[in-house]
Amino acid sequence: MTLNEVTISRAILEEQHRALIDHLEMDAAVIGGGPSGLACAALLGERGVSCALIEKKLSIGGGMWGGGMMFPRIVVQEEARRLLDRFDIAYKEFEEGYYVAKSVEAVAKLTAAACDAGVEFFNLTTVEDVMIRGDGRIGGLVVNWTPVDMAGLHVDPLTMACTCTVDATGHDAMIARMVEKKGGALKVKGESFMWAERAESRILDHTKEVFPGLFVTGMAANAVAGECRMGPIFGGMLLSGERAAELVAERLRR
Ligand code: 48H
Ligand code: FE2
Repeated sequence: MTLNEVTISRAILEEQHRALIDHLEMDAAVIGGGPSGLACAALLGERGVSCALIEKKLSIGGGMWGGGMMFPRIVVQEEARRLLDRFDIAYKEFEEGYYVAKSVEAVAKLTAAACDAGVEFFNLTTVEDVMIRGDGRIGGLVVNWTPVDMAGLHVDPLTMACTCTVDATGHDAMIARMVEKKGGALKVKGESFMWAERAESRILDHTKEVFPGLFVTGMAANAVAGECRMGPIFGGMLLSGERAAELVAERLRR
């Protein structure tokens, strides 16, 4: 076999263009590839929902890569242990009800589960706006390459239509804030101080449709609700991603 560089280029360009074109209209878009977004996307894919995960950075994983203060371990509590099992993430019981896993393995296994479930990943892609039509629902996303945004280049974006949008952008709740900023009937209260027990016990109540077509999960759910932060415990992120997937699937009747 003689390698042809042009064939390699064509393979990459044709396949990624096809993936993008295939997702210009989809059931669900998950914005943000941290733990909640990954869990949500994987579980949506498993339900047969056509779904893309859009991540502005080069790498998937969000705040889970860094564990706690760059010690790459995460803690997950009893309530979410079944999700570690479900995604085949190895863990050790540290004390009763506290499980410790390697953050790199957790990111890798969640990502692999989403890939296996047919989720398409668009990294290096920033959601910079949303589409809201006459029906008052979010019907799609306005996307651009992250380097365009970083360089401050004046390059207009493209759009992707989706029936349901999941804001999994973490502490900043970027999508909810865009809606708020442009006058949508949505208030982002902003996250409160650290209180792990409270933050983790409330997150499922905050994981919901906060604006027609827009669901919030993970840290974004707590930020919209003005809820506390929890530090490097990730059970709530996984459970919230699971809840968001259930709510979106319900909306799509899957
Ligand atoms: C595309 C975007 C955009 C955009 C942001 O921060 P994350 O890991 O989010 P969660 O909620 O899944 O997990 C939170 C967790 O990591 C954490 O920080 C915890 C538990 N903290 C507790 C504490 O007390 O500090 O991931 C969000 C992802 C990131 O990868 C961003 O790059 C991405 O969203 N993102 N992607 N378009 N506009 N904005
Ligand atoms: Fe954080």
